[in-house]
Amino acid sequence: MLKAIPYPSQEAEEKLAHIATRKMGADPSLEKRVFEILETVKREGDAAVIRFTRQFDAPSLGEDRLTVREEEIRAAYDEVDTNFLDILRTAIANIEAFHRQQLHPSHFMTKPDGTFMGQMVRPVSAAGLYIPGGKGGETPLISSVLMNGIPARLAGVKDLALATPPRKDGTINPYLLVAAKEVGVTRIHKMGSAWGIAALAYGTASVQRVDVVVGPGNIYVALAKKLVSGEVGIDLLAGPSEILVIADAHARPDYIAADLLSQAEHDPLASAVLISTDRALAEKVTDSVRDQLKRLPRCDIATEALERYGALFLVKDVEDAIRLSNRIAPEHLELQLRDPWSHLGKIEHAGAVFLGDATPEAVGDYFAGPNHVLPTAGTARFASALGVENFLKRTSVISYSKTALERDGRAIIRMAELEGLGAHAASVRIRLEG
Ligand code: HSO
Ligand code: ZN
Repeated sequence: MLKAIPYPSQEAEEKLAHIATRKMGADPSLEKRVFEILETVKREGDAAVIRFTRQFDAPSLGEDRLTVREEEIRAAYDEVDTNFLDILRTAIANIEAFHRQQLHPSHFMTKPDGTFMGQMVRPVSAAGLYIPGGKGGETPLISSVLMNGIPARLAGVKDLALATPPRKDGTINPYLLVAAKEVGVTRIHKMGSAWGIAALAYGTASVQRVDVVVGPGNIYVALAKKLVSGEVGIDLLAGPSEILVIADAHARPDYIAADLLSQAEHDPLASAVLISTDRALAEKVTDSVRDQLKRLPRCDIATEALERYGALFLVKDVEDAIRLSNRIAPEHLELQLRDPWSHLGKIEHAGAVFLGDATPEAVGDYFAGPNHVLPTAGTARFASALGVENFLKRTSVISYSKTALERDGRAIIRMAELEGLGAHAASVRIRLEG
């Protein structure tokens, strides 16, 4: 399953190319189908959303039940245990504390000539979080409610909508409802897939449109987000999860195996890569993967992911390992090394880095504080984790004094004339002459 490949080598290049080109399987006909769903919702609004929801999720959802009612949230609080509430609130506090650091204030500058320039930072008015139901609504990604909702709320977004597909009986998982409420979500809509995204982006009679749509989802959700982007802002187009572990002889093979599997279980298209400086360690990891796999509830998914996009590269030293990792630009990078800190500065492209053997990637998924929405498929070369800035925009502010305009006016006129824009030039000249 995880066959050791030396790096650098031709074989390694082929494996890298294979991993790099993995796709969610989007074909043009699927994109066309999603486009049609979006158009239908745009045209028919609520009626279309209800029709799709009844067809695919909850056959008897009432016409007036697209939005969760207060009593459903109250009932959810009665259903969840207090231990869950404690855990949830601690996770929220951690994630909040981290994201608070991302709040950058507006800034202004003045010059002695009386000019004033600045940047006002303002939140978007409304944001929509999409949360997948998971196995018919039974295992929703509750942590994603926190990771997508908290930065929005900290940014100051007033209207925070959440869309998620209802279960077959028209209800929503109570843990998800409580998480949404605790995060400060202001409305929850029972609508999934592409029609859920369309309703958020375009608005319907009962779903107020939003300005930014974020959140994970399957290929339909991803395509819908891609198609509505431009009309609304979106976060990253997240691909299947990835983990890359760099390890030396000091690392614990069973820990590494467990961490590789933790990402492999997300998706049959997930990728799990080990780069090892030590052959004996690599062999132990392979054995341990095989062993632990048997005990996993999502064994089938993880096996498929490892078979298709698992890889094990053997390198001569940590320097080569990091060179390779920087080429891959992984979503999650674990440094399972004797002295991980001494190598951190050499990491150039990665969504998130995890140091030391007490840091399984899962601590970042749920609890530590940094965001778990991260760039995938090599996009860490230019993209970053979801954060407060995804919900903010900057407005420039400019004020000139008469003296400053007299000083700069001729230069501005010259530039405008070079562009053949006489009205621009005249708008300055009229002031210099007047
Ligand atoms: N590892 C995923 C996020 C997640 N994991 C949610 C568990 N729940 C992002 O790549
Ligand atoms: Zn995860």
